Amino acid sequence: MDSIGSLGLQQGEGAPGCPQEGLPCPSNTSEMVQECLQQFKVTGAQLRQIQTSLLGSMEQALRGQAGPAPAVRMLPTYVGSIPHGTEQGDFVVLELGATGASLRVLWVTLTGIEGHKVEPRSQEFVIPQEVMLGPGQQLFDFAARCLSEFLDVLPVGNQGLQLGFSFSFPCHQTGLDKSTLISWTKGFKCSDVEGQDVVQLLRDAIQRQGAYSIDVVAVVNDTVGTMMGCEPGVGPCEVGLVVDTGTNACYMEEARHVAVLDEDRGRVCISIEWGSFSDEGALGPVQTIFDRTLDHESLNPGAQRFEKMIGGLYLGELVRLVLAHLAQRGALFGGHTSPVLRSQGSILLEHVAEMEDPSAGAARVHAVLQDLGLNPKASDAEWVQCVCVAVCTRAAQLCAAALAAVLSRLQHSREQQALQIAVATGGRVFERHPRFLSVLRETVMLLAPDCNVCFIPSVDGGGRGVAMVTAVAARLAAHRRLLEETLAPFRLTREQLAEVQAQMREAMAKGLQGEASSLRMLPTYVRATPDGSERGDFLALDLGGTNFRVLLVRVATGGVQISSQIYSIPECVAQGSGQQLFDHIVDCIVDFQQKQGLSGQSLPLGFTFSFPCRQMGLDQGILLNWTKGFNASDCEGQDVVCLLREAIRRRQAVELNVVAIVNDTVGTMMSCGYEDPHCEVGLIVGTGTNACYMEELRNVASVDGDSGQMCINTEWGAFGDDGSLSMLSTRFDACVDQASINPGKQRFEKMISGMYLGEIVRHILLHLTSLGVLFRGQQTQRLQTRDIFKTKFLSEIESDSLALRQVRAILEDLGLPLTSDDALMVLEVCQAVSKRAAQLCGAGVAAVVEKIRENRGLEELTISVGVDGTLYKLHPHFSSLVAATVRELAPRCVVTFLQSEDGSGKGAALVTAVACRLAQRTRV
Ligand code: 0WK
Ligand code: BGC
Ligand code: BGC
Repeated sequence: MDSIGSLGLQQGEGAPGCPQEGLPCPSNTSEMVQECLQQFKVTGAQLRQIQTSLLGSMEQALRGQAGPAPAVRMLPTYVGSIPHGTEQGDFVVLELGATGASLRVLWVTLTGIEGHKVEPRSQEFVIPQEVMLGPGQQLFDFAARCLSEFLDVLPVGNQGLQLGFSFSFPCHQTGLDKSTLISWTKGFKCSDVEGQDVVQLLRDAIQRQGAYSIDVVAVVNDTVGTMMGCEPGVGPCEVGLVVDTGTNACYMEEARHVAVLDEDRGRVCISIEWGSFSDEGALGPVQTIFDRTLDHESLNPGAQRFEKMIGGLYLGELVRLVLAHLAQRGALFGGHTSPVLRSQGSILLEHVAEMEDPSAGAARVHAVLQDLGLNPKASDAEWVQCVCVAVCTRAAQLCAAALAAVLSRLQHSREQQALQIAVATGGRVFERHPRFLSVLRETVMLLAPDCNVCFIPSVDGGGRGVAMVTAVAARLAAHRRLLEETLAPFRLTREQLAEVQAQMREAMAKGLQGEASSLRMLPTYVRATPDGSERGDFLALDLGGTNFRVLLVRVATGGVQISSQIYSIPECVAQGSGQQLFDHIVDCIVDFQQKQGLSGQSLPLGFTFSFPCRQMGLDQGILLNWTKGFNASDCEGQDVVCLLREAIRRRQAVELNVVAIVNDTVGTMMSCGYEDPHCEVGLIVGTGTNACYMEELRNVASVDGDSGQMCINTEWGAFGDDGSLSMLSTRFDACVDQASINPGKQRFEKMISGMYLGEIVRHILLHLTSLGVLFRGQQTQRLQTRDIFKTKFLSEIESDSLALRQVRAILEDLGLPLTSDDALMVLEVCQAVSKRAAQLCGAGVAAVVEKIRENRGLEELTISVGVDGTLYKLHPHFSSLVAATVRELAPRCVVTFLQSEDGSGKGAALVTAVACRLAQRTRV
């Protein structure tokens, strides 16, 4: 494409009177003017190079790669969704920077009804030069005063107002209402603002003004306001293009392509800030001496080079520099310059627009030049018009090259060759320049032939768009407040946790003394942890966790070998008759023995029975009550060892010697104690939760003897069943408890363990959906289904890597229509629920280890805790949160958490081995 000709514009088309090449004119004038005009001619190749280079910079910036700073910034705007059109409410919009030395305040009413529009009220305020170049505080105070002046005439009374701040300068945004100014552009150069959060500066100024309670809920770049203001019926517009005093564009990019964002789905609006495009290779060849002079004399030399060739603040200046140049060389105005021609910024956008307008005719141009104090000859007026056309045509072509780069980027990111796109345009260059849009459109068609672009002029300079974003921000802010209110009871303070610890200590002491307490502190008749001398083959059963396991445990010199088999306990068996349950257990044992070739052998058996049992001996345990979804009849109050032996008897031909019944906490402590003699506490955080520890016998009122120790099963799952936890219990805990098969029971467990956390989260999500905070308020059948939100989802959702992706995948599997904001909120709900669980568990462990330390009158206690349970093992943060809480609440205890590898079956076998060894010794 060379010279205007190749734009299909016929010679002389554009502005009448622009001399045709080769027309007889006073040679030097015409040559001199032509030589100037020639400089503003941009070839097709040059435009394509600008397009390619700008696209390259855009993609480099999106990748966030190190290396030479990309020529364009590609700033995420935190505007993710195109307005639904349902946004409604009254919003104040403050526009600063879009239109140069003026700011505008608008009152925008969004009806939320398609096609029903209320005309915004607005007022423009001229910003004095000294305010644009003075201290930042002065500028923001000026803005706050204009706000008040505008509101003074409106019947706002003292209602709280929500404001959207359209701030048209390059900013690093870290949220819809948090934005740091990178650098001023367009004639602004206030001090103490660059690097500051401009929302805070405005809030402070409004505070100082103190006239109205205005909440600044969103800051928006003018391109975004322009794009968002696009009439829903027409759009959606996915590109916002502004050419006013400055120029810039924004567009909707796939979030996964924006490296700085941890987002993989949906789109996010990116403000390109193409004004700073300055790739010498692409821009150098089209830059004229006039551009360099303008840049050199500007407020920000070297910066915004691209903008200075397109923006309305500069077009007049470029024309002035060319006219002054031609006048100085005698080619125009008889070689006379004038104060206007000599003074910077004296030819404004309006002047150029008027003179450039083909319908203006030489007379009008003549009049404009006279108003500028010039005394033009007829030919001067024509030449001046040609200069205006040349400067503006180039501006439109360069803008088109930039827009074509954006279209190419959209083709790439959407893997679409043919692109149908609506571009919202805003700014006075579009409004005032008759030909700017047509040249832009024609050039785009040449540079991006596969794109069908529809240009939509923004109706009110983007004010409505800013109000839309503000409405979205207000909605999100309101949702965030509701989310915080909902989750606040889950955010436990150190004082509250210390109170739980103290309450638990008190309940432990009472339980040990046999006084009324929600902690039953059950003696287990395990008096010692293994000493490594145990030997032999043992059968072990492990009932009460996620899986029922039968194990063969061989304890030999070289260590412990285990072979085991997992069997399921169907819900109908767990909640059927006790006889059926124990017959099922024996069936599994027989099946295991057959598989292990143990049939007919009567090996000593250790029975891990993970439910509260009052034991009178190692092989006697009265089931106090079922927990964790078990509810087999005729078992509570029974000795479960007897129930097992009866089932064995019912199954003739099976010989089993049940030696010990242990709780899974005890099995876990023993199993870990086999490796680490410091292990004197057992902790389970799985389907249920509980802890045991080695207590001084002298403190155990229900067991004779004052010396030595005995392992106590605290059954802390029931902590708070006496109401002592009510201050922490939330409405969601109450929902879960009431829906459980043992309402009022196991309150501590129901705040901590795997069987319940998913349900707590589900109830919170239902609540937030009912408030309209989540899933657009749409309650779905799926989410109303009990146990549909598995606790394992929390572990998956909170995994550090891919967090939001996991959330989305899981929630979509649940058939929940979610937005990216929803995903973030669900993640926060999960984090709050699991953190509370871990902290409460940590408070419990702190109570136990402090008890042991005080038992032994130690300044400092070093101890290990054997742990098992799916939640503790699989949740990415649970274990570290427990450890952190213990360090906080029991600073004089050095606690090591040992994850049990072989489960408590091994521990049951070791308890059996110890029992057999002790029995052996008494027999000899
Ligand atoms: C594995 C132990 C078992 C215990 C279970 C608890 O071997 O005794 O009951 O951990 O974790 P859950 O399976 O309930 O997650
Ligand atoms: C600013 C942009 C703004 C553009 C149009 C440029 O100077 O850097 O943020 O969008 O002007 O107003
Ligand atoms: C039971 C405890 C068991 C814990 C962990 C609780 O429901 O009452 O006996 O240790 O779950 O499995």
